[in-house]
Amino acid sequence: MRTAFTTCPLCEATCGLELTIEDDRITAVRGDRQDGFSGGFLCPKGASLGALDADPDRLSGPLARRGGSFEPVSWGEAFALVDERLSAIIGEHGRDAVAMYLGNPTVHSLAGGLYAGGLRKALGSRNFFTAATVDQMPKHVSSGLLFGGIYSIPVPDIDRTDFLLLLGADPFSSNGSLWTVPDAPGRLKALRRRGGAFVVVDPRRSRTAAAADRHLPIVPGTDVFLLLAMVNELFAASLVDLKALAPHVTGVEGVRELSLPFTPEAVASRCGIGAEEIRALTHRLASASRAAVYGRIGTTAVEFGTVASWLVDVLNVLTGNLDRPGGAMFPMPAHMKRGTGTGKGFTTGRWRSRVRGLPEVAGELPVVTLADEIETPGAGQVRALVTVAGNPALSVPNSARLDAALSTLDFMVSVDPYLNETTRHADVILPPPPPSRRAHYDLAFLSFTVRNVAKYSPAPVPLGPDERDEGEILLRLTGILAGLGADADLDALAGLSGGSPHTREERLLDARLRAGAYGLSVDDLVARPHGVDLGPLTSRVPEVLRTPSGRIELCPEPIVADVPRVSAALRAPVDGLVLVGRRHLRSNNSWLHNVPALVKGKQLCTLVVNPDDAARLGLEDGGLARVTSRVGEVEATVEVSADLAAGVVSLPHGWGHDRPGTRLATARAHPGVNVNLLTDDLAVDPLSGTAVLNGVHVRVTPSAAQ
Ligand SMILES: Nc1nc2c(c(=O)[nH]1)N[C@H]1C(S)=C(S)[C@@H](COP(=O)(O)OP(=O)(O)OC[C@H]3O[C@@H](n4cnc5c(=O)[nH]c(N)nc54)[C@H](O)[C@@H]3O)O[C@H]1N2
Ligand SMILES: Nc1nc2c(c(=O)[nH]1)N[C@H]1C(S)=C(S)[C@@H](COP(=O)(O)OP(=O)(O)OC[C@H]3O[C@@H](n4cnc5c(=O)[nH]c(N)nc54)[C@H](O)[C@@H]3O)O[C@H]1N2
Ligand code: SF4
Ligand SMILES: [Mo]
Repeated sequence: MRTAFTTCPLCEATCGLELTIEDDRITAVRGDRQDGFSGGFLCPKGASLGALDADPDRLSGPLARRGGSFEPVSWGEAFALVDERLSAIIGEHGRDAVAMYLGNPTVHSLAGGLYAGGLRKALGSRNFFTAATVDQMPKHVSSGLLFGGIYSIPVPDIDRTDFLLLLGADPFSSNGSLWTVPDAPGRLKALRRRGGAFVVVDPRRSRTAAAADRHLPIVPGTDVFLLLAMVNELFAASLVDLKALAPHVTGVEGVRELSLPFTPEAVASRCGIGAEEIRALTHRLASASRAAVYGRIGTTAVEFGTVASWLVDVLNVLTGNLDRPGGAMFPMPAHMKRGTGTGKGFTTGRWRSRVRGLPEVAGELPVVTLADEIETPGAGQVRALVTVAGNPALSVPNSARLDAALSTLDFMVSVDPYLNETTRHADVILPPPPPSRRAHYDLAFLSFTVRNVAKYSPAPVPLGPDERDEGEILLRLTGILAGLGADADLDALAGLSGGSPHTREERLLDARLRAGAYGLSVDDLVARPHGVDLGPLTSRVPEVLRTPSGRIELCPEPIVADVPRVSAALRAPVDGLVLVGRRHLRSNNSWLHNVPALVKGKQLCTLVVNPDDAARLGLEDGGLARVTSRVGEVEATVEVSADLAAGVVSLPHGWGHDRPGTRLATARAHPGVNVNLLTDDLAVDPLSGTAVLNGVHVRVTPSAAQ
């Protein structure tokens, strides 16, 4: 029996874990109290890491489809098969015939962080997709336009702020996103204890809203109007004060002009928030000595995701809260270099999708159009797919259509530990080892921390003889796609030469750390298993900027060009019910539903309906409702709750585990329904290509099946 310290890879909070290990199995999980950043915090997901690690349905070796069923094959056979089939398809139809989809856990692994870029390059296909276009891409676009870098995303300096405005985020349930903030609930409570306040804008009285000083229930999809009205009021009441930021900002006057039509009175009824309330909120924000505005999935995966994401930071700039302690600040991760203050800036549309002509954004195409590219014949038709850590058959809008399209592919290979709704369509499945066998440094989420911290954890348990590290799997795929075959030299593929006692991933990380802002090394981090504290966030403007002007470009042309669409929507009549999503502390997108401890008890996948709507529609708590949209219908269990605003219904995503041919015994017994049978693949935020997952028009009736 021994103890190992690591970082939880299950969400963005990067909590330190103390694992008890017996015979190479995790027998207990505790929050690591010596981890200064997470302070011993642990949520139900982290607590279940041992069960997840030992899940009997987790694939222990590669599978290949033979006839109608999957058979175990050796790693050598599996890679040879992938090489043979992908090379043949590329040879015959060209590189665009192979698409790739990288899912969410790609950004939660060191291997994904180090090798996904090379994999994309080796693929060389325009048909490259990730979960970003069902998630945060609007924030990347707004940051690219404002600051010049898509990863230059400011985070609320929660521990030093006096006032926070949170829109479309429920960190009590999600534990924070694009905001690495372990124990967000504890930190938000501490903010109130020291006399500060936070306000939550959400159509649902979420757990975070319930703990807030004020909850403003908003009509889904209308944050853009609220935020524009707040900007309008800042100018109208002469509250604009850029403070130290003033010399570094251009475009303030342009923003004022754009906001002119959006008075609080003009937007109030559309948002469901009174004009006086909007004014009071704006004055509260402007008068706080240190404040920050933050928006998440309820402001990104919506009709005006990019404009709303931009407005969040416009408010931070106009109130002088960007880049100052207690405001919205740019972390300085240890694996990154400081900037020079200027750069090439950011553009989109370098190529377009073949079928719908949707623009490329940050090197990828919107995943809502993957099914179009598979279904539509012609030169460049997608015939093969590589998925890594993704479950698009559940996570992408109009997923019935995508699910059907996946079954028509000539070849599909998935890097995934499960035979699930997506990988059941694969010809070859390559499973990475369980979390206990992986080293961890959070390349993605250490970039969004509320303190500058660094932490590396070697794998707590060595790989078994039949296991392959995810890094090796991704490098082998890279070699195959690059035309070097299944046995290419892995060090060479990783760009390394010479011997070293360190693993490949450690050597790559070491190079980044040494070149990084603090000149650290992997050995420095190995010596400090509870992490290294690099201090509170510090101001980074102008060094962090990568715009051609060397300034914050507050009024970018693509945003200006999208505002007429916003104006038109403000005038458009609205009626009927709209659907939004939500998250639960015991769930994680589509893939923790096979852990018994997380799915036991009260059903998590319910359609939440306001009592007035329930009475009007004839729905009963615990009964079944039929929910219909333009693209499909589902039957879901009703949960009547006054927590949800009237006119809104809420159904979480990641469920619908009743598909045939999967190997997920527990999830199958708690299937829930797939909300993405309702969401619409034609509805996108045009600037980012991001799907509209919140604010979907639906009809709800009692189910005839009752
Ligand atoms: N309607 C609606 N749809 C949504 C959302 C919503 O709010 N509403 N949210 C969207 C968001 S924010 C996201 S991020 C997406 C997520 O969508 P996806 O990224 O497509 O899917 P996940 O559900 O995260 O599934 C992750 C997959 O990775 C596998 N996996 C787990 N760990 C590892 C690992 O270490 N390595 C590898 N190779 N595989 C692993 C799992 O078995 C699973 O198959 O869903 C989106 N879809
Ligand atoms: N426990 C758990 N944690 C997770 C995940 C998980 O599945 N489970 N997923 C992870 C992932 S991939 C992500 S991207 C993050 C997401 O992190 P968050 O963005 O914090 O996600 P949610 O908890 O879904 O909170 C979104 C809130 O937006 C509200 N909302 C919906 N539509 C609108 C709208 O139009 N306007 C406004 N103002 N609000 C709206 C919803 O009611 C909900 O309360 O969470 C991550 N953490
Ligand atoms: S909050 Fe996130 S990182 Fe922390 S224990 Fe839970 S799942 Fe893991
Ligand atoms: Mo996400």
